[in-house]
Formats: sequence, C-alpha cells, structure tokens
Amino acid sequence: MNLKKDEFKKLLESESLRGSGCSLSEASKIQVYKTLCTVLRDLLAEERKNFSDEVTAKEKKQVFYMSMEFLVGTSLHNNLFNMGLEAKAKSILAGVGIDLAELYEMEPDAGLGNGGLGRLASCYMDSMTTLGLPGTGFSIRYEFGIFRQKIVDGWQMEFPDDWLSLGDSWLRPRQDEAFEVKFGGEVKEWFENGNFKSEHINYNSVMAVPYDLFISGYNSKAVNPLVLWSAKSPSSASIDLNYFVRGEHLKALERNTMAEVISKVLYPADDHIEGKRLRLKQQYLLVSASLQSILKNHMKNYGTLRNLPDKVAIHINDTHPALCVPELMRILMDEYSFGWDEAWDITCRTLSYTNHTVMSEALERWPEHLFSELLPRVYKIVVEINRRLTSGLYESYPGDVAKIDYMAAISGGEVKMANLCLAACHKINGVSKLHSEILKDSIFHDYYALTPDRFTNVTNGIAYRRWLCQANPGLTALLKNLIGDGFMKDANKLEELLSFREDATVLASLREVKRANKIRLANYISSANGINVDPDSIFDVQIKRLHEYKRQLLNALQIIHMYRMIKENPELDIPPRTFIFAAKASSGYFMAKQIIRLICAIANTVNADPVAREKIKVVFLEDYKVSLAEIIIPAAEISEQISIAGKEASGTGNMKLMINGAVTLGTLDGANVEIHEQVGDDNMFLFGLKAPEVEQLWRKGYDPLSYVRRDRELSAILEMLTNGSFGSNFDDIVKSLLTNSFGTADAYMTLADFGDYVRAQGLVSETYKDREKFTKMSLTNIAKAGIFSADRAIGEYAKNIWYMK
Ligand code: 26Q
Repeated sequence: MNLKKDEFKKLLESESLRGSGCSLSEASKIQVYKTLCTVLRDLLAEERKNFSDEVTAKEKKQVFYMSMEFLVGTSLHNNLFNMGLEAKAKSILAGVGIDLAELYEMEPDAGLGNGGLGRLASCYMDSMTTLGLPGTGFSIRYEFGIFRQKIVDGWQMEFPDDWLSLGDSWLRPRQDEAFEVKFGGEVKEWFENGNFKSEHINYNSVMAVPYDLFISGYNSKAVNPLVLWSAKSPSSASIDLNYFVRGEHLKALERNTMAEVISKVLYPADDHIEGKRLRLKQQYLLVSASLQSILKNHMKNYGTLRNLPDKVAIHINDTHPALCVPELMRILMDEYSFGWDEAWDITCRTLSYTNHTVMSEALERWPEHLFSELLPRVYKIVVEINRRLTSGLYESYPGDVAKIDYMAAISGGEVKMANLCLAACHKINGVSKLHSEILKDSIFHDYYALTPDRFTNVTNGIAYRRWLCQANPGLTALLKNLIGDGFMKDANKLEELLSFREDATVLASLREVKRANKIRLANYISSANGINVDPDSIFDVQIKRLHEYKRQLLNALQIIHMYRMIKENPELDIPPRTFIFAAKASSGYFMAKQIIRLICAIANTVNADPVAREKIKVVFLEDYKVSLAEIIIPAAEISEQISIAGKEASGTGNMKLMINGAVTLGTLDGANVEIHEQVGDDNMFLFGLKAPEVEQLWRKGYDPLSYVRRDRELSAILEMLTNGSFGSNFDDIVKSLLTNSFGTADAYMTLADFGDYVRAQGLVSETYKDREKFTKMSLTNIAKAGIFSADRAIGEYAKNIWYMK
C-alpha cells in the first residue's frame, strides 16, 4: 500500500486524539493498539470500497463462502505484513517508546472455529484476496469463541473466551443493514386463481446485524469482507410492555435476551453432532441473513435473479450451512415469485458443497419434529424436495427401499443435511485425493453412481504467507537469500531450494534457523509450563484437536515404551527427544479428556525421573490456538500425523509443519498420501496399515487382544496404565482398547499399528544421529511443499467449482 511514513503517522495521531483523547506518546499500550487497528481497519475499508466498486462495474462473478466457523487468529501482524506497512509501523511506534512485538502479543485470537475446517476457511479468504478474487465469507459473530483451555492436575478446564474486549477493533458494524430472520410460527397455505400460495405467520423475529472484518491480501489491491452476523431482538420486541406494566421488568426483557443468545457462543464440538435447537437456530440465522443479503445486492446490480448462477457462486462449508438449499428455494419462490422448477434450477447451479469427514457420527441430522417446529416453512420445502428426490430415485433404483432411505433428505424421523446437499449441489468435493475417493467408493457411492460428473477433489491448502513468511521470519530470510522472493507470490518456486540439497553451508544455515526457533519455543515452554527442555533434542510435535481417531494415545503408548527402554538401559543410545502436545478436547468427550490426563501424567513421571529426563521430556501445552501454533510450528522437527488410515479427511497441520521443515512421521491417510507423493519414502517416516488394509481387518474381525497376547511389551505398557505407575489409574483407556463388548474395542486400531509405529520411531532416532541426512530431508520437505499452498487450492475451486475467471 502506498502510504508514506509521515502520512501513516498523521493518521495514527489523529485517530489517537479522536479515540483516546491524547497523542500517541501519551497513550497507554492498549490505546495505541486500538488506535493502530482502527487506522488499519479504516484504510482497508476504503480499499474495500474501491475493489467492490470495480467488481460491480465489471459485473465480475463473486463467490460467497458460507461457514459456521472461521478460525481467524490474530490480524495485526497479517495486515501490516500484507499492506507492506510493518517496517513503517515499527519505526513510528519505536518513536513513542513502543515495541510493535508487544502489540502483537496483546492481540487476542479471533477463535471463531474449532479446528481444521475453520482454519481452512480463513486460509481460503487470505488466498482469494491475494489472488484478487471477489470473495465474501459469511459466518457468525460469536461473542465467545472456542473456549480457553486450562489444565488443572491433568484435567481440561474450560473458560469463556471473551475475545471481543480487544478483538472488536477490527469489526465494522452496519447496524442499519440488518435482516429479519423468522423462527417458529405456522404456515398458512391456500390456492388463489389456481396458484399455490403460502404465508408464514405468528413467527418470532430475530434481527441479524452484519459486522465486517476486512481481509487483506499480500501485495494486492483486493480487500474482501468476512461478514459476521450478530443476533439482536427487533426493537419492537426488545421490551414486552405487557410484562413491564405489570412490574415484571426482568420478564419483559426475556424475549430480548432469548434472541441474542443465538450468537453468544461457538459450539465446541468437531467430532460428533449434537441435535441442539440453538445450533439449528445459529445455522438458520447465518444462512437466511446471508442469502437475503446476497439476493438483495444481486437485484440491485442486475434487476433480475435469473442470471444468479452466472454471477454468484455460494459455497457450503460442510453441511453446517446446508439450509442454504431450502432457504434459497424459499426466498426465490416466496419473495421473488419464482415457480418450483426455475427456483430449483437456479439453486442447484448456484450451490456447491465440500465434505470434511467420513465419520458417520459427524454427518448432521436433525429430528424432524424439532426442524418443523423451528422452521415450518423451510420444512415444507424440504418435504417437497424429498418427495421429488425419492420419486426420482424410485426410477433409478426400483424397489430398493433401503438405498432410497439411505439417500433421502428425510428418513427415520430425521432431516439429513448431507443428502440435502447431495440432492442439490452442482459440485461436491472432498479435501484430499484419498478422501475424495472414499466419498465416491463408500459414503456417497449411491449418489456418485447416478451423477459421477458432480464429484471432484480439491486437496486442501494453507495460507503459507502466514504459516511460513510471518511465523518463521528466520527461514523466510534464508529462503529469500537463496532463491529470491518469487516464492512469496508463487509457492511452487520453493522447489528451487532443491539445488542446495548437497550444499553443506546451506544445510548448516537451515539448522541454525531451526535452532533459533527451538530456543524461542523452549523459552515459551519454560514460562508456560515451568519445564526446561533441551533445544538440541528432537522437537517432536503432535498438535491438533484431541480425538481418538487422531491417535494421540498411540503416541503416548510409544513414549511409555521409550521410557521403559531407558529405565531398563540408562545408556540407551538415542538422541534426546522432546515430545510436545497441544490439543483441545470437546467439552463432553470423556475419552479425549482421559487421554489428555494420561499425557500429563506421563509428562509428570518422565520429567521428574533423573535418568529418563536426560533422554526424553514430555510437554502438554495448554490452550492450543492459531497464535500458539505459530510459535510451535517453526520449531518442529517431527510432525506426528498418525491417524488411522481412512479417517483424517486431509489434515492441514501436516502441510504447515512440512513447509517449516518438519519431517512427517505418519500413516498413509488424508493429505499425507500426497505429501508422500511429493517427497517419497526417503523424506518421510511412513508406518501402519493402509486404508484398504484397515477395511479388510474390520471385515475379518479385529481382535485387539490378540496383539497384546503376542507382544509382552505391549501388555506391560497397558499394565502400567492400571497399576498406578503414572500416579493414578487409566482403567477407562485400557477398557476402551480391550473390553468393549460390542466388538468396537480399540475402534481406531491403536494396538494393530503399535508395533510398526515403534519401528518407525526407532528409525527417526537412528536417522537423526546423521544430522546432515536429517537436514536434507527437512530441506526437501520445504522445497516440495509449494503444492499445498491455498493459492493452488483456491485456483482449483475458482476454475472447476465456482466457474470464475
Ligand atoms: C457439527 C454439529 C454440531 C456441532 C458441531 C459440529 C461440527 C463442528 C466442526 C462438526 C465438525 C466440525 C469440524 C470438522 C473439521 O474440522 N474437520 C477437518 O477439516 C479439515 C479441513 O478440511 C481437514 O483437514 C480435517 O481432516 C478434518 O478433520
């Protein structure tokens, strides 16, 4: 951005005077922080206006990315970096005695998401903007984002994340552009001159107020908005006078607060679905307000909705915004008088859908009675969609009632959101090659067989300018020295690094950069956990949501094995290792919380053991979030990606770690398969059953006990979980591995993969002894990571799914 330092300073001084009533040099740190954010926000708002005017004038096609989650993280560093203002800001602030880095540290994360899916949405906003594509994100302005996690005696405790106290600075409210969203009530239906009519009556209104969070692009004129809806009760309903005049003043306000709870808090679950009324309200608030605003704007620009699919693409990020299907139908028919067939054609050609999971417990379904009571008009539309859908299916699969039931939008008293998307969307994609194949072969097979052309793959990608260039300035500077700065706009250029693979000086510099990052992380660990770790040990990290399928437990069991080996032979010749974990568990997920407790217990035992702690240390860092990931990832050397094959749709942490030079220790699952395609056997540590082998073993009948019987070491490790070796008992974990009576013991085959995992871990230790060799592996990973740029992924979405130029 073309802003001279003295102009920038002037803007800051005048905002300081306006907002804080004093000059920059007199302002407190918080005031300076807010001043800086406000100035940047207003600059972005101005650029946004220019960009949006250009898009409108040129009648460019726009994409709207609908997602219940955007894990934005912090924005100050990102915006200064993208706008080319970081050095100027630093020097202006230094002039008033403030270190810019301290302001970075003050900023709360905007944690409006749980994990992978939410962060992916944010990475995609960044790329769309850098590439100059007109894209708008739509989500909810949760007052409380993902909970803050504290660990007390190994137990996860959850605390509210009150991010708006400071995070508000980035948001620009548009109070007078709210949309009305209708809940409850009844539907009146009649015929008028032979035409079917319907009216939604006796409903409760909630107003959705938009807040813009402007997204900057790297060295780009484009600015895109992330629009966050906040629920507010309509002014007419804010106080119920009937109650008020009777002196029941609190009761008079009840309806008011009931409306506003809709956007209070993010649901902290990313694994199983909860059929909660409030969650459905959140989804409808997002969908209805967003679609109303898209259509209103389209009408303003084009005066018709007939060309909607040519000018607008609406993307459904997992099934959470699947209500887009019936809601778009509703608005087209009820508010713009379209007939069913034309409305359906427009709807199908406008909408596309990404699936992010194959786990059946995560496929959303809603009890029909709840759905019809809360959204009576939308329900009627779903019923009609389902009637037409199933009668079509009877023709394709005559008499196959089970199949039709499985594919229906409504069956067994439930509304099935994935099937609604499959019935309507013109494109459906998975998020890695393997995952997209699994969708076609298994869970979505019946739809795939009917319309194969609708199914496609877009392997996930990451905003590497955040995860490499901003988070790892040391490595970025080295790369610029070696290959120039072309890679900052074109990640494929990272491949030029390969020519330095045999260059001992470059390898030494790479090690030096990594060591500096490890020291930074070691300092963080020491201040956060009071544990001193050795920066010359291998930094081995597993950072992701806690879930049984991701198998943090497998990692933990292997650490116990290493601990036992060291106790048996204190002279054991292995390079010292620091195991670093960070993970939040869904609040109601008992087993996940037990696994956190186990990791913390192992940490306590190992770190206190004078012999073992010379060789291994274990650290569980609390409150995993974007800004913590930005500290851990640049320091990582081993990236643990050890999910059971077939369950991790893609993973994106694997890509962030790879581009920062960590070597993957993983199964052939999700995007690990494609990482392997890039770097080959020699530059990663593969182990474990492959997806088809997992399937086969299930069919054959998986017996976890047989592994324990065969392997005395394994049985000794499990015994330590129940005999108090780690302070307390972990009977529930052992039970989940061995004795579940429904044939679902060890559902994620931890014991089946244990042996091969131990072998691969041994190879990691052996390989690391040859530092030169290990550094070459690391270099190769950096060089080959370009394909995992979100720029590539967004390019594919734009071309193959959204049909944008
Ligand atoms: C659903 C209903 C009610 C409450 C919560 C939810 C819910 C919320 C979040 C269900 C799922 C999620 C998040 C899923 C997720 O993050 N999936 C991950 O998506 C990444 C991006 O594609 C992949 O890389 C990961 O493999 C996948 O696990």
